[in-house]
Amino acid sequence: MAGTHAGTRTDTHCPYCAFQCGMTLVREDACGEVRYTVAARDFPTNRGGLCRKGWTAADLLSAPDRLTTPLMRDSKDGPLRPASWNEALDRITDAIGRTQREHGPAAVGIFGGGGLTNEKSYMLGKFARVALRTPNIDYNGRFCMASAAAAGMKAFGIDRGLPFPLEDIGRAEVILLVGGNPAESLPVMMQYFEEQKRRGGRLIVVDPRVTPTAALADLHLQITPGTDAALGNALLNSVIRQGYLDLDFIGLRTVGFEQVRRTVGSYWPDRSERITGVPADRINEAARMLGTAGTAMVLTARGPEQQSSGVDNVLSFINLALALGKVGKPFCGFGTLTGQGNGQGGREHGQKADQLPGYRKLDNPEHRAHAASVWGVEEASLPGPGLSACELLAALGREEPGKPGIRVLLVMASNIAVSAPDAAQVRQGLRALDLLVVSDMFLSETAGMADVVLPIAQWAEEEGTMTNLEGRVQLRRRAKPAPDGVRTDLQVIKALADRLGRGAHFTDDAREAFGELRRASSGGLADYSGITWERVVAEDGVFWPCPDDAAGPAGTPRLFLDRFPTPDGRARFSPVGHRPPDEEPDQHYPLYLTTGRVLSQYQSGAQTRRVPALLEAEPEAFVEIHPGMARSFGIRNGDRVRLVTRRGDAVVKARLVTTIRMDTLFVPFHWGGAGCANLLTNAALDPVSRIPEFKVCAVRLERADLPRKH
Ligand SMILES: Nc1nc2c(c(=O)[nH]1)N[C@H]1C(S)=C(S)[C@@H](COP(=O)(O)OP(=O)(O)OC[C@H]3O[C@@H](n4cnc5c(=O)[nH]c(N)nc54)[C@H](O)[C@@H]3O)O[C@H]1N2
Ligand SMILES: Nc1nc2c(c(=O)[nH]1)N[C@H]1C(S)=C(S)[C@@H](COP(=O)(O)OP(=O)(O)OC[C@H]3O[C@@H](n4cnc5c(=O)[nH]c(N)nc54)[C@H](O)[C@@H]3O)O[C@H]1N2
Ligand code: SF4
Ligand SMILES: [Mo]
Repeated sequence: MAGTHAGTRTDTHCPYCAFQCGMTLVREDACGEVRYTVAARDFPTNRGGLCRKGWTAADLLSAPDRLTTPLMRDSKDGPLRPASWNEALDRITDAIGRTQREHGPAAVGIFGGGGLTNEKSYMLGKFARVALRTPNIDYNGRFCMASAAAAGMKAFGIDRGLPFPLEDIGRAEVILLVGGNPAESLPVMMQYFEEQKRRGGRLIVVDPRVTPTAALADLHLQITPGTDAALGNALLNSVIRQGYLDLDFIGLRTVGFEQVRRTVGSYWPDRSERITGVPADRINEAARMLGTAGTAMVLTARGPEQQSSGVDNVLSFINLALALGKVGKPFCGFGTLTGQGNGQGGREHGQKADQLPGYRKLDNPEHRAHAASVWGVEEASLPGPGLSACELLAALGREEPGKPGIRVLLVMASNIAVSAPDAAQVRQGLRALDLLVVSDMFLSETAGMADVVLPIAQWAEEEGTMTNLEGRVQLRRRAKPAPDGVRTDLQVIKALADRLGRGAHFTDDAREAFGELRRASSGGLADYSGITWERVVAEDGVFWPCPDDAAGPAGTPRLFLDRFPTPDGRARFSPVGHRPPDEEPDQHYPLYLTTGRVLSQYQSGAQTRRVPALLEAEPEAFVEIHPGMARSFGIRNGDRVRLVTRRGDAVVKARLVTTIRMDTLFVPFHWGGAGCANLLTNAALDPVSRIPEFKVCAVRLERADLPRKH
């Protein structure tokens, strides 16, 4: 593949999480062999730091089982065999053509990912609407950012994970962090919390586990899973009773407080203690710390968000931040910790079922007209909003009256067979498809089920922009050529569009795609029109919104200082109540199960399980059990145990820890096979964000050496 060499050292960014640490890839030529290693790079966010995953990221480039040729399966039960690109692409477009003729355009679906660059997610969304004309495209951000995004849009009129730069964190007097474990999920971020501590600041962490993050906290609220809105309301109740409301801020910059005041009136600490398991005096103490602070931040992550009441949970904490008057001021604010590499940019430019680039909406006629004019198509030709991720997965191969179902699915940058909730159901859906196409650099569990697998270039072999968790647009550079036989996602999209007769609307050049994205996002909430790759490099990233006008050269590091982007410029309070999770422990499934992450593995593990040092650090799935609970089952550390939920069973290794609640088990979701956490999880959805309830379900614990109970 054509590709220029940028010398022996290339400044780029880590392939994994939303911190998008700056790093330098170094090419070494020794004895005729080329090797790449990672070196530190002084970038303003990570300041030279990297976590274990970043340091070992170059191993991905030399993984022995890298895909370098398309693979195809001639029959559903047949094996995957190597194929040419022409054969593979023809097979895909033949199936798309046939399916769309027989079942309509909506029978073809796309599942994207928050790891895709801005250019790719933009082109993938456009490909769905312009080349396939299907409404059915969604992505794994629905598993991830959807609740915080919906709550942010509702309260502030915009969704940018952190509406302030990272550096502000070090200067906040008090931080309330709800259901986030950055010590493992965003390790390099800890330097900001450490700085905050050094300056005399205090940290409150809400988590059912004493995570490495909670261990650093001044106050830990060890919440019962699934009760976050009750805790948010209880904190506000206590703030009101202790007289810490910022009535000036509430009066000048918000609407809707009175209704919230009435709602939280019934969440007095004793009652809330019964719901949340957090002692009333700790609730009052947390409220006092926040209420007496000059500056404070409230941050949420997947703990409260990945629940069937995820949006309400987030809103309850936004209400708290607003009532304290700690939003839109220096070293204050509400934020959510975005997770995936491009979790921020990936949710702005049209991969979402209801969305057009720049956070425009498919059901808004003006927004449609803008996108259609940039794309050079008729507005009427654009489909409407489609199915959200879990609903799309539920429609795979399934026809119901009035619902045609999805018969062909293209997956780009997600390993849903491992990472989607109720994974056994999802796998059944994938098997029932007429055609499953997966583009990936490795044979992930999902790719292993595909009819056609397309081998693609990875991070250091292509270029494109990524938007980090602060809304800072950064450039990922090409450091090496891709292996022979491999194409970029943009080339795949373009080649498919060519075959579908829509190629004239597409480019496989990332820089051109970014130019088009700038125009498409212009005037939208996430306005990139003033951002150029040159500026991104020269300024170490540019914060959106950044309209293309002479007035604002700098982008916008801090939002909300003067107004909120709502019609009247004010933030909105939203009254919310506690709703129990979809499933609560009962006689048959007596414990809570929650899921999440460990430091050394990333997501479905498709990448990090291929890095020897990371696999060695965390080789297999395990469950955290409190020793008190384990004893009553006769389970010792290291024993194999069976976890049983209404969806299915998983067999994992017991890890006895005193850091977890007695009534709760925790399983990381980074593995396929028998230890796959998502064989257990509940696909119950939040009514607004459609996020699945990864963080709470009811589970039974058994020794794996004893027969399964029924
Ligand atoms: N090492 C590593 N880093 C990652 C990732 C990875 O896979 N591995 N993934 C990236 C991505 S995409 C994301 S989204 C982020 C996620 O980053 P985080 O949100 O920090 O990670 P999680 O482990 O999913 O969940 C955070 C915490 O929520 C707690 N929790 C569980 N149930 C509840 C509950 O009911 N209420 C509350 N308040 N807390 C609860 C869990 O105990 C856990 O400690 O990490 C990113 N970074
Ligand atoms: N039980 C449980 N399940 C969860 C969660 C949880 O907390 N608990 N968290 C959820 C969350 S927050 C998330 S974000 C999801 C993540 O889960 P997934 O969506 O499965 O994310 P990854 O494992 O990162 O999958 C990315 C896949 O695409 C490939 N890939 C990487 N980059 C590219 C690229 O540029 N192009 C292409 N074509 N392929 C690429 C990788 O090799 C990998 O196979 O999991 C969700 N699942
Ligand atoms: S914190 Fe995230 S971006 Fe930084 S090195 Fe670790 S995985 Fe990479
Ligand atoms: Mo995520």
